[in-house]
Amino acid sequence: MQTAPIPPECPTVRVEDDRTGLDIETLKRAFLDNLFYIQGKFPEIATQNDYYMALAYTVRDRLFRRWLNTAETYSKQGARTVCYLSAEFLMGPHLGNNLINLGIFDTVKQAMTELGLDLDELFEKEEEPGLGNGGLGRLAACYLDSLASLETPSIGYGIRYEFGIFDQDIKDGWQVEVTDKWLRFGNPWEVARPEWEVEVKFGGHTQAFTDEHGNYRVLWVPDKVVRGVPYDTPISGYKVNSCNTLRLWAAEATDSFDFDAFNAGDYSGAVFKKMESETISKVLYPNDNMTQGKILRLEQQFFFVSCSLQDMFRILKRQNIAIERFHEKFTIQLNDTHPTIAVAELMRLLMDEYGMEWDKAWSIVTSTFAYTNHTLLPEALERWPISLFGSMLPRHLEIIYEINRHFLDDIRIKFPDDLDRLSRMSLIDESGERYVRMAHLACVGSHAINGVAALHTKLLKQDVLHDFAEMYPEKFVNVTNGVTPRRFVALSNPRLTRLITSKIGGNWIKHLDDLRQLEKYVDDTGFCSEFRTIKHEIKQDLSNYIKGLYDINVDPNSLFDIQSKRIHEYKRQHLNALHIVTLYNRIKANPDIDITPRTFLFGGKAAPGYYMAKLIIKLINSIADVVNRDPDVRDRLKVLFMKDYSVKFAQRVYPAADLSEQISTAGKEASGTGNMKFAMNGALTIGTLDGANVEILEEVGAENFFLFGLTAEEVSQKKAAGYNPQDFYSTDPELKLVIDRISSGFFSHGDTELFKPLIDDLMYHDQYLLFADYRSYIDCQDRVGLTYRDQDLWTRMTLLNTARTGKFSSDRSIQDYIDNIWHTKPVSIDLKEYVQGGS
Ligand code: Z16
Repeated sequence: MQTAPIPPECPTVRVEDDRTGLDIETLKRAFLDNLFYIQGKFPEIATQNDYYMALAYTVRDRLFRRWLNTAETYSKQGARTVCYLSAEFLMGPHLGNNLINLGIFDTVKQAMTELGLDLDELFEKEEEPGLGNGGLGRLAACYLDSLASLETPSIGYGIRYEFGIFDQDIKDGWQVEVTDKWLRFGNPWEVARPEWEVEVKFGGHTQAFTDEHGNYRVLWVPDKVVRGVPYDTPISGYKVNSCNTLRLWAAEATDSFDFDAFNAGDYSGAVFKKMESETISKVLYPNDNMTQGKILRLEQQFFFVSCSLQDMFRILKRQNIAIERFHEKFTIQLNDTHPTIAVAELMRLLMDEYGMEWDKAWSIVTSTFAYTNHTLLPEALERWPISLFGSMLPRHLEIIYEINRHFLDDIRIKFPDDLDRLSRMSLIDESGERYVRMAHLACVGSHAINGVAALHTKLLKQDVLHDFAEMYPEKFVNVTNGVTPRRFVALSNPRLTRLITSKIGGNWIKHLDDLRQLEKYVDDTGFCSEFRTIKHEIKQDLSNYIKGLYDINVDPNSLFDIQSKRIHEYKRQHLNALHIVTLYNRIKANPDIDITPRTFLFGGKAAPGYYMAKLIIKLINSIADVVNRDPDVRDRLKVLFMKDYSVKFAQRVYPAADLSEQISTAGKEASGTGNMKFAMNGALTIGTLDGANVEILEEVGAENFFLFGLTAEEVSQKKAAGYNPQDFYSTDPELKLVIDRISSGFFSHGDTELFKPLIDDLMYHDQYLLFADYRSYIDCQDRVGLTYRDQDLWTRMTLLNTARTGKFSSDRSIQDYIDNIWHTKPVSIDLKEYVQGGS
């Protein structure tokens, strides 16, 4: 695209104060100015949404100065850049986070108050971009925050889904999905950059030819071309000038299609083609840890990958960097296998578009990519049927076959005469219908492969990627996940933030290890009682909020026992439910029993096609209906399934928790990140030795963690030995009563069919070993209940949890990626006072 610089003799313009100033008077003036000129409203007729928009634009103006200076500095320095390729970015609301990062939260709050507005009410107006399912998408968002905060040049590349993760409603106890129209009121945080659009090809066939130098070349003749239009969102760093970019691609029809059809007199045909092209970025696939193998999903993946790589070539050209130095300019992180087609697409671009020969191209490719694996679950490992793959991406299939030919030769040399290994490791699964194995392609095409927690990386090397770990031991590294303390403490828990800062200063928000300094207050009764009071106030807030939404009273003095995450059998929300029924049964057997009052809160979405997960939601709601209204319970137990869990809502939930449920079957949860958010905010964890729980326990100390259940090793041994859940059912009377009550229709108005699929699965399969872990879980919960009665001890434990979670800052994770995988250097950004006319 041709740029149009202003001639040097033109005047120099000062960046206007009203768009940069951070003092309260300027902010108020700028806010009213935006209300007038952007929303087009006098205050008399403005809605809360108008005020939200005016404030969002006021904040955006302040980001722009940082954003443009950052882009210019990176460009001038040709800085090495991290490209984080992810099909999901679960960003959460932008406004509050940007206020924290700009250091103007309190000033803006004051400015709004002086204008008669309530900042918290304005926050409520923001529609969050729900462009992710759960952990993986939220991790990508935390990483962008840390990359900017660590002044690392980076671009997040993904898809601008028109509809993100569905909104969840609950009707008659069942989940109902509602379309997420997040763009309805406009999105003040994005800027379209149509001048940087690219074209993406699909389908058709390939043709070999010989070029003018006598080289063998391939031409791809597609049967469909789609345009990708980038939409950029500024990503501020915490108290630094750096402001990076999240670049999301929207699919649009190419004009040529419309034109051809239109000329042929086929107006509706032209419009249909247009609609069809645009479906590529219409909707996020709502599965967490499950692949569906749909054509549209592969189209989405190739679409955003091709757009992003072409964008990198544009940047190279713009910065006058030779194609041969692609891997020096860019390091590309593959967030799971979703963007793995990038390995073949970069080969294609280098060879077919830029005429590079195979070996040279392959060396650039393998120097560029690194792959993060996020799961061991077989149903989440992506494979594409060859037929589907070949008809959508014929050239890429050829390239993958060629990569495989080289790769199989390498295996033969390293492990002679091992035919089994060849078929196990091949990029093509040929055991039945033939498939492309995306994880294998990612491993071969990357110089680094990482798991997301120590245990997960160990199991990856032992099981799922064992052959690859033997072949390329030097590629494997662990990078334990982390979460950003800006959003999940400073923004979501202002009371705790104030208390901590009053004691140890505010440095911990950037250097989370500093929280260790809190340890010296464990015996300070004054501090501990403040710590406890804060938790109580936050629980009161959540309880008021719940009262408003559900008209249910939850007692802030009760133990808040919370499990919020996607609904999945391996996460075992139903084990939690079995505990609730156990306590309920104890009360029914002895109404005067002395039990610790508890509030059980659940939050999370089930994939729309995941029947068992939806039945678990129905079970929890059915148990809630009975427990909450039974007078024998005398309000000592409350159960609530909180609908439509989101980042926005999560920010209310983490600070209010006493107990964090992290109860997945050992070996199944790759890391978990909610576990970290709860612990930072001073909740105690009840958990298995799974994912990052292992490291949380290590950091906070076993005496400050409620551990139960089988280890990953014991789980696999038990399964190998022929696990029979009925052994547990028939020998544990409490478990038997729980199961019998549910089966009898006690929680389903006498309907014995409703929960039969769930109960039968537990009785006859129980692949996630709920029955095997039941007794250990219940006994551990009993210890939790007793410990909670000693409020001094409990507070001491929670304080030590907060103090010892420094390791779980995403700043630490990103520093690990930088040190061990990306090798990038920070670039600090100076802000110019003036915009030059010419340069
Ligand atoms: C996802 O959210 C995760 C893994 C995966 O393969 C696909 C999706 Cl959509 C999660 C893991 O389940 C979780 O343990 C982990 O903490 C998170 O990714 C981030 O690594």
